[in-house]
Amino acid sequence: ARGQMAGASTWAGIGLSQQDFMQRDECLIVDESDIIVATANKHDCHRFTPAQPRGLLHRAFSIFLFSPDGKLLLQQRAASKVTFPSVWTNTCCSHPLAGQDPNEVDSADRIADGSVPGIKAAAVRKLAHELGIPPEQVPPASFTFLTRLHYCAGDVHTYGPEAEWGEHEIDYVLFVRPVQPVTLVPNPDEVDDVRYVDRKELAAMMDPGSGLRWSPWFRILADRFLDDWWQNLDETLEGSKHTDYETIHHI
Ligand code: DMA
Ligand code: MN
Repeated sequence: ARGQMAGASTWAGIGLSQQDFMQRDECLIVDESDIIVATANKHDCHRFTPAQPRGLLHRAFSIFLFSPDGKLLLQQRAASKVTFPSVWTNTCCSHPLAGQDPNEVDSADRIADGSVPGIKAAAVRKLAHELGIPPEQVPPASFTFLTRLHYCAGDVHTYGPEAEWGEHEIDYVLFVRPVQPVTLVPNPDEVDDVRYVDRKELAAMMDPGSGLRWSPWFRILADRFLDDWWQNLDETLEGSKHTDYETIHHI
């Protein structure tokens, strides 16, 4: 019923195509230490060419949103996404952008103290855009920043071995567990499906026998980190146990 009530204003930026976002979104180019060195649009960052076989390394974030009883919200990316269409992945991913209000460009000292207000502002913006979650249900202070992952992956499933699109990112992992169940109004331009899962249900979905496909960044995080983080969710969210915002995990 909520979906039927959703008006055009539910998702900020509705009406813009994936191509529009490719030109308009100005991502933050970083070096391997996550120092910002330039900006470039989403198209140029994600384009893999012989001259630029790994795209442009840029800053990104991955949100893991949990229900009050500790289930993880997954999304299946829309078939119309340019990069990694139709794969299952964590709740929401995107990039902090230049030129946003509130500011999404975190300085080195805001990363060193773990506060990353820019990443959190971008997270609030994209949870509204992709999933229709009202910003007041996921305030910046409700997010826990855990660590950073540096990875590169061409979208070979969609585009073949010479894939001309892919990801090369330093990905900030954010956990959030709102106290009340969130309002969900998935944006069909971004999301084909959503599902809350417990750990057993996720393991069954990730079993090769399920036939489901997964994003490369979610696979890395699920294989290496997620069990530890999820097992002790209270402590993880509280921030003391697993938070390691000094390390950049280079995969
Ligand atoms: C990019 O996600 C970020 C990661 C961590 C893969 P995305 O392709 O969903 O970004 P956007 O929604 O801005 O297209
Ligand atoms: Mn990216």
